[in-house]
Amino acid sequence: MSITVNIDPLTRIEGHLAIRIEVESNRVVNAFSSGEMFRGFEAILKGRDPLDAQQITQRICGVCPISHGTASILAQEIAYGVIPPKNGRLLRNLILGANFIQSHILHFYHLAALDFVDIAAITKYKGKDPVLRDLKAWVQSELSSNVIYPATPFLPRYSGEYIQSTELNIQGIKHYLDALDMRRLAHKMCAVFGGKLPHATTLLPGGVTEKVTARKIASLKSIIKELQAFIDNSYLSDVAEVALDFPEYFRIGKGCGNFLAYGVFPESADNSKKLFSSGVVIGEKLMAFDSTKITEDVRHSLFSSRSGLQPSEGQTVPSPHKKGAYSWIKAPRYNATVMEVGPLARIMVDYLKGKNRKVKDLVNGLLARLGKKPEDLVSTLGRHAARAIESKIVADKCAEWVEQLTPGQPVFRDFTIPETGRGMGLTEAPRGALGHWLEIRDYKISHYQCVVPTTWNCSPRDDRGNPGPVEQALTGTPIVDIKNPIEATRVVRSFDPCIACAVH
Ligand code: NFE
Ligand code: MG
Repeated sequence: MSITVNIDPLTRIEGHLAIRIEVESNRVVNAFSSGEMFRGFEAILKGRDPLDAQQITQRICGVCPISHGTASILAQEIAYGVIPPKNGRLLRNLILGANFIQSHILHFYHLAALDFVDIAAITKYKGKDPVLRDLKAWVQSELSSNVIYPATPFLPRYSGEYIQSTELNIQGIKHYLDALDMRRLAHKMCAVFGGKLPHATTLLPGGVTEKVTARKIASLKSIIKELQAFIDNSYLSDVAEVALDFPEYFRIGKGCGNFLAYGVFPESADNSKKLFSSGVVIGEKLMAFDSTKITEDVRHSLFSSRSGLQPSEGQTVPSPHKKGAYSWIKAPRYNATVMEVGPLARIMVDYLKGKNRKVKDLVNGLLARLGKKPEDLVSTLGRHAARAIESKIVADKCAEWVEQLTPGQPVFRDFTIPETGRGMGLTEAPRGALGHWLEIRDYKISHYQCVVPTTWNCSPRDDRGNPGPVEQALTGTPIVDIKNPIEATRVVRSFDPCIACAVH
């Protein structure tokens, strides 16, 4: 007989996610992922000036706003027939690159690491660092108090196996604090040409509105150097340390094994060459991506709209009391197939394509260091490894893009908004493939649909009853103690869910 375990809310992610698992003989045999609220951005956009879209859609999220702004701009650029000049494209890559780095560092250190690093180890700290000493006193008092919900972001937590070495734990805690500074720096990097963060003001169809100056280039260069050093010296090695201590997580949380990437960071004017390429992996076979194969099912989602529509025709009609539905997240599918999106999907596509030398070298280097094979990447730890590797590739590329900027050259090409038009903006957010579909009638937005990374990953069952990627990844996970299902939270957090985005 199975025992039902509810993890609601699942904390240390963005937004409100409820996970229900059915456990039999200490193993998950069935799992359900539910997005717990509806937001309605697609309805809010209808009837608005199309130029509002990149500002309004950035408000879908404070973690990946630049990706939403970018998807919106790409959709509009198709509708307007405009492409940015070289400076505009480079600036957009730098703004988006900074946002990727910020988001990945946030995820590993502030959301996921405390599933592995033992925060209680700080009570054994004997050094003189005043911040760590303060933290020690704080955690000590929280651990000894009877308060059920202490004020720290660290407690309460599930008990379970954490890293054993005090030294490694304290290093992890120190890097947790360092990572706060790195996130601030990455936000600053974003703001140099984005105007401000979290929601950049300078993104516009046709380019950006911020001019390139030698002073701004210099400021960006010094920030990028610091971020590169942190990724090289801390992030990559901390992920490797976790991997060495928890090798079983290269087998746990494998998921559907199918991957989808739209590609991102254009390196040519027509968008044809990108740093990370588009592609589809189904059953280890790499295929070309075809946007017409994307549909969204809603049989088990709280919407009364027609199921299985392509986003260009998609509808979002909330139906809070719908029978048989258990989530506000739709179920996007590619050719009716369940797909995982995110850093692992991007890395898998480029690894299998074999043309991106840096992806191949970094993946092979890390696998050799850990004594793992490429197929082990499809796992909980593989997702963390892919995110860290991607952070390095993006930061190193930012250092190259900033050198290619030309002060005095245009950053923007003008356009006119047509009376009618359509556009599809496909890009990647830190959490995976992101698409916005736009239609204009009478100079106003008449149709807007977003299909978002976490909508793919945390989707409920589709019309055929197939569970979504997170639901599939949970099935088979060992649960040692049903009162402390830490193993399940590790699997879910490896996807870096953002439910605020998923339910948009
Ligand atoms: Ni709200 Fe977002 C997601 C990312 S969406 S964080 O899902 O990355 O684009
Ligand atoms: Mg949508």
